[in-house]
Amino acid sequence: MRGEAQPRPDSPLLVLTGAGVSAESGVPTFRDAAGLWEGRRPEDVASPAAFHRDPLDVWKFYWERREKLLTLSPNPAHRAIAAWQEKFGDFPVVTQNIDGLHQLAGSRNVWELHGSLWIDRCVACGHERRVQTGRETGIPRCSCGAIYRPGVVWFGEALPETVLNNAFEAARNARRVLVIGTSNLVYPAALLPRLALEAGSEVIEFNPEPTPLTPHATRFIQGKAAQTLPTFNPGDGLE
Ligand code: BV8
Ligand code: ZN
Repeated sequence: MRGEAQPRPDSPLLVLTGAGVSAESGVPTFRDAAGLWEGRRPEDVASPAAFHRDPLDVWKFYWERREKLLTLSPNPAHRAIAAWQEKFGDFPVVTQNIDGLHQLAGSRNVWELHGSLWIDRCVACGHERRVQTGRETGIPRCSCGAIYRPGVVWFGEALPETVLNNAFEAARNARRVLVIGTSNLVYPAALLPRLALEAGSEVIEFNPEPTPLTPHATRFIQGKAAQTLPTFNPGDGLE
């Protein structure tokens, strides 16, 4: 679940994505719902305390998201990124998203900073299993007897170390970083574009509206990713 991919921290190109790249697939973003997810406050459901307090309530929240995602597909933004990898080699796609839509669109080398909606992880032995289902009848149990939790990173939890370190390395080494569909509010993911700028990389931001990164970005391409990515050539001038 850690998005273990062959780390290419030397790639000249790096793509960083957030919930906005999945918006046109119908996946609600963290922000658009005015900080509510499916009507819930994130800290009420996406936190270790919430899971400890009421694991079934948290599971119901994730089952709802799985159910919904099973009816959704990648959009032209995901497909454009997958097409870029075909053309320019498998540069890393570092995503804050847990929906798996990059992989469904054909992207390889996807590093999931915040884990995956499609992975359960045992709270005791750490065993991970990949699921493709939606709602379940009850809290899933590991063969060791303990319960599974969603294989995602909650607020207040550390991001997977290997993936995060590879992402930092890739941000420092890339010559061009495309930052797509993120509000740049969630840390430490939001550090990546800053690291790239400090290392002298070119940072191009794709978003319908400005974010805290925009004033610092090399270029800001305003618009919805499903419209702006298909006509963009990420390799332009990178030879
Ligand atoms: C950690 C998985 C420490 C779960 C998620 C105060 C200041 C700074 C930081 C903090 C702080 N208080 C707390 C923190 C730390 C906290 C944090 O950053 N909080 C924020 C909210 C202030 N971070 C953490 O807790 C992280 N852990 O710090 O641990 C630690 C270290 C060592 C040891 C122990 C502990 C963990 C963060 C991960 C949380 N998990 N997801 C789940 O999904 O259920 S984060 C969640 O938020 C999603 O991953 C989502 O991706 C992310 C939101 O960010 P975005 O992806 O940017 O989405 P958002 O909706 O915000 O923005 C969408 C953007 O798309 C917008 O800009 C919009 O304009 C644009 N858009 C819309 N439509 C389109 C579009 N763009 C293009 N095309 C479109 N069509
Ligand atoms: Zn177990």
